[in-house]
Amino acid sequence: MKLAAGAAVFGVLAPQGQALGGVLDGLLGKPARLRPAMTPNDGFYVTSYRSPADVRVESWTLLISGLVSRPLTMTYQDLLARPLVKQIVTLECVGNGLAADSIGTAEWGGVLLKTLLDEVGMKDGGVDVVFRAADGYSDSLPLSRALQGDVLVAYQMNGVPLPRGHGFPARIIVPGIYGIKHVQWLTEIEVVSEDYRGYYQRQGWSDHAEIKTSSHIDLPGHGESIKGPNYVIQGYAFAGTRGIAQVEISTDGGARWHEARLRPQLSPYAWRFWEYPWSIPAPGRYALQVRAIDGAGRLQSLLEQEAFPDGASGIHEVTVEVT
Ligand SMILES: Nc1nc2c(c(=O)[nH]1)N[C@H]1C(S)=C(S)[C@@H](COP(=O)(O)O)O[C@H]1N2
Ligand SMILES: [Mo]
Repeated sequence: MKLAAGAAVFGVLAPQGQALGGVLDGLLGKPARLRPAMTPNDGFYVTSYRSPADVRVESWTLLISGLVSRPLTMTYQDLLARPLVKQIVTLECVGNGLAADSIGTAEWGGVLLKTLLDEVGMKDGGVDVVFRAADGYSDSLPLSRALQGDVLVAYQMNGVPLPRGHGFPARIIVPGIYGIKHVQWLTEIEVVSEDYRGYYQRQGWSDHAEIKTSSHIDLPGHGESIKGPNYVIQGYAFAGTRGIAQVEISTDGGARWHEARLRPQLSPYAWRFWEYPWSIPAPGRYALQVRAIDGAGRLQSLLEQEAFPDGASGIHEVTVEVT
């Protein structure tokens, strides 16, 4: 394991996987806590392959070019003049592993990418829409995905202008797709005729980057000692745009599974919280596990897989001591 300079501030995707934030939390230990359903801006995970771009809004422009009928250069004011759309979307880094610390949920506000693409008009032959950024980063979406009415060119995060560390002045937010494609510090949108490979794809990371179904126990924490005979196990599950249909808990290391109670769904694009009131039969050591079933009725992958190249999978387990 290598820790790059600045790792305490900015997580990066190591070529073979894990975001450094997770590594550090593992080293330092972290008290168990229930995360808030809406992540505050100053508690939101930060990932960037370099340091965040420092963009001056007075000189910033957004260029829409390539296979479009009427190329457009927009100022910040031009962007703010378009209809504002707000969506609650969970953002998850492709490097988010079982530690589950590179994930957060915000209400993002901005202009639908579809609105802008309709405005400039598509020429024939478009395959991908490429997003380029002030820090030299780029990624893309298939044109058909970009034209669905759920991709935002966002300029607000939880009601305030995007913080510098989260893409100021504008970024892409695309529900159901890992964070790599949520290009921050956006400067250019280009419609191209090829299947474009972005910064992380050139290093072997997934191009479709569709979010896998996962679930996580926030409470109790791993290795914690708790008091019986009653305890409410809590956590979240997330399946991108597929939604969560069911969450199941095992308190005997996976032999039997019990249905957890789902909290109301925040948005079709967000994580879902759950709780399981556990009646503990006797003091002792227990292995607690969680698994989720998505809105299409599919059980999450039980196969333990690291984040590289297309997102981690496997069952989250915590061991507790009940007194
Ligand atoms: N311009 C730019 N955009 C970027 C990145 C980057 O390094 N540069 N990192 C991506 C990755 S890997 C993730 S997980 C998200 C993280 O967004 P956040 O820092 O707001 O949580 O931004 C994405 N967009
Ligand atoms: Mo990421």
